[in-house]
Amino acid sequence: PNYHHQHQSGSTPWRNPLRSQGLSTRRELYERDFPVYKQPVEVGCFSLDSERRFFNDSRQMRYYVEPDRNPHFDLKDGYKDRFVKRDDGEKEKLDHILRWIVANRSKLDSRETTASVLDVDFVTWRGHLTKLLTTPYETRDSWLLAVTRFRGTLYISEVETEAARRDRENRTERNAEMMYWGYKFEQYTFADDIHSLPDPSGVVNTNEAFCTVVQTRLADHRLLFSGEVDCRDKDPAAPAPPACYVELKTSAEICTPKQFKLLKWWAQSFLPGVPRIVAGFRDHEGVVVSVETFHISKISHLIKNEYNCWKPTVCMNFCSDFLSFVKHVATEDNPSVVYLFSWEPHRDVTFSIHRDSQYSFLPHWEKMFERL
Ligand code: 0WD
Ligand code: CA
Repeated sequence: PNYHHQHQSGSTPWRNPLRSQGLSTRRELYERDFPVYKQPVEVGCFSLDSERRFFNDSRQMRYYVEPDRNPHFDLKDGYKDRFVKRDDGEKEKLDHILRWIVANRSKLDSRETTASVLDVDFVTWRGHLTKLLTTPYETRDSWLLAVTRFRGTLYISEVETEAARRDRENRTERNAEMMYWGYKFEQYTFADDIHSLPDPSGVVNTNEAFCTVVQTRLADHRLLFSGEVDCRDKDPAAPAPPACYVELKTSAEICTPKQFKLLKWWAQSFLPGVPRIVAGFRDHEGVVVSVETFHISKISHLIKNEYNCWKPTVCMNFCSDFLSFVKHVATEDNPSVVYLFSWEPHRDVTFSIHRDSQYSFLPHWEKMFERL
């Protein structure tokens, strides 16, 4: 069947009667005009310190210091003796974002002045939206997203899949060290304040994070999400956040990383409106030997001429249709009900419903609101 045609005649992939229970992830269904995606606006930020404690401020902000074009950053340095690793078995769900919401209730426009109603349709992590954007092109990793409707707002929180848990628990020493490399590159590239230089002799602690909170709209979905930001332009005259933010990456491929990696880079930074990525290219010994800046607005042009390339419009339209699907399915407004959406490569997105289960992830909201 010509799905594209069906689409233009007004049906969406999940209203297709043949797929009443699921949402298709086939790329060709999403090749239509780019949906409205409003310029993301930063509505706040928060910090997580070296012990993963939450602060409603920007104390963990770091400042970008442009590296030499041909540096020699040894990413292996400190792995054994100056590395404090966050316990990634500890699932934080949406807790930090919820803390931020509770602390900033007055800033968030409310439709009603008395009721505790947020003026957004979805609350989630940026990383979860990145996964949705890349889904039509993903061939390896599956995902599980838990959704709860509470006071009209849909909260989306990831659930670790069995495969991801196995990967995490059986990570090889080499893989564990390579994960450290990314954080070490950051340490060579940012400083604690605008007047100082990077300090690679310090400890790398992955508990620390600075997160932006942005509001935007995708088609008719009003979104509030948070994402970790690596650093900002240290020029005080730089444009306001998120335009002054810089995302740092490391990669083995010299010059231009592979298509799918570029898709992930693009999706992650496009969502919160971070305009540039600084990539450090490493040799086999884990030494960064060159650095290059990628502008988000130019990334999709870089790969356009490659065979069978990913398209931003497919990513955004799929995400938008998934959010419509969620709105349609997750109708019961109840903090103890979870709609669990699940997807595996080459399959449709399906869902199941769980009451008072292990999947419940919203804390006792009434108590949280009353504390204000
Ligand atoms: O529990 C979970 N399932 C998740 C927790 C999934 C995704 C994120 N998180 C937490 C992270 O601990 C972090 O504090 O949320 C925060 C970041 O959220 P995000 O910005 O939405 O996540 P994402 O875009 O996937 O990652 C951004 C950065 C990563 O940068 P790179 O350049 O590697 O993409 O956040 C870091 C990492 O530096 N990060 C993490 N740090 C500690 N533990 C984790 C993690 N599990 N995941 C990403
Ligand atoms: Ca990064």
